[in-house]
Amino acid sequence: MSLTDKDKAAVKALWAKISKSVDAIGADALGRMLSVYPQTKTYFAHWNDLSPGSANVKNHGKKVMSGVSLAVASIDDLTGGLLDLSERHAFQLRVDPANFKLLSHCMLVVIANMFPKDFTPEAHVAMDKFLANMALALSERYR
Ligand code: HNI
Repeated sequence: MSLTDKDKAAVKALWAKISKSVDAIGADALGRMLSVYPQTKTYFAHWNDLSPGSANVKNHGKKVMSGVSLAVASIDDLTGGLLDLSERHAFQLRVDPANFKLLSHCMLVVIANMFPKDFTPEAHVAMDKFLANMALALSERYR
């Protein structure tokens, strides 16, 4: 399950191509999570508008993707790099860590959709492993 050097190189190469579009990726992935897995809406009950493309969804999509950027930058030490975010989700936000997998899945779908040429099987497997490891690192403080 841990990332090989080849996986890390593939993630960084894909990220170099898609990182200019993080705002769009974040908004689409978050909008999809809320539509496809409506149980995730409970965490955002304080927003005005939870529908795909709303200002709330766009703004929060940016925040989430800043966390993913941090994860890419911390790819050699995901647990350490994401410790503060893990702490925040565990103790203040109280997000069930099962939800990290749902959002990760939506991110993968969105990246595949937006960058079909770059989303080769090698990029797919590396990104899937990376997101799974990111979700695990975000769950660190829960244990
Ligand atoms: Ni998450 C706030 C990153 C998944 C619910 N989240 C943040 C912030 C970042 C972030 C960054 C802003 C920092 C802060 O408030 O201190 N979240 C990430 C990342 C993932 C993720 C990288 C990756 C999978 N968060 C999730 C999931 C849920 C979630 C799956 C719930 C289903 N996050 C929240 C909530 C907030 C939040 C709720 C606060 C939002 C607000 O409006 O205050």
